[in-house]
Amino acid sequence: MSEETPEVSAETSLHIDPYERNWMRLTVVLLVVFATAVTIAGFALGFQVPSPEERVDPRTVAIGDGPFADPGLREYPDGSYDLYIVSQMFSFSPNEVTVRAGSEVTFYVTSIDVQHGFKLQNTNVNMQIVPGQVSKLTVTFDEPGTYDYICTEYCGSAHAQMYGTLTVEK
Ligand SMILES: [Cu+2]
Repeated sequence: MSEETPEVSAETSLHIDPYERNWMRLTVVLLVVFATAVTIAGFALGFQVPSPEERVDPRTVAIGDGPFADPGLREYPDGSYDLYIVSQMFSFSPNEVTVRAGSEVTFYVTSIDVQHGFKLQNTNVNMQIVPGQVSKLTVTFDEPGTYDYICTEYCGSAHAQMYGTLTVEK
């Protein structure tokens, strides 16, 4: 007795429901859209993920002879700046900074007590400031103006008074 085994054609075995196929296509399209958005944000718009630059001891980082013992601006011959900021309840040091328009400023921010936040209004600078860590971001300021920086992490009773001002002058 020979029964014919039903032939399984390639088409039958690879059959995908059209409905499912459309969802798969949509998934691929979304992945491409997201990858494109991340690429544009990172390269064309200059978005950066704030990076933990280094580990420090919050008890000693603002004393001794490290840059945070004398926080503030360091200006370089090419016109760029490093800006060291110490956060603590309930202030930033320094809380007034002035730079020239068109200059590139690299922020180094740390905390000597609890967790704070550092947001520079009207820019995409927004970092978590964690004791024991230095958060770093680089920004170029093309537009003259006044930018307030504020603490965005509730850090105690006078949290709302924790702010400073960055002035970009011509
Ligand atoms: Cu704070």
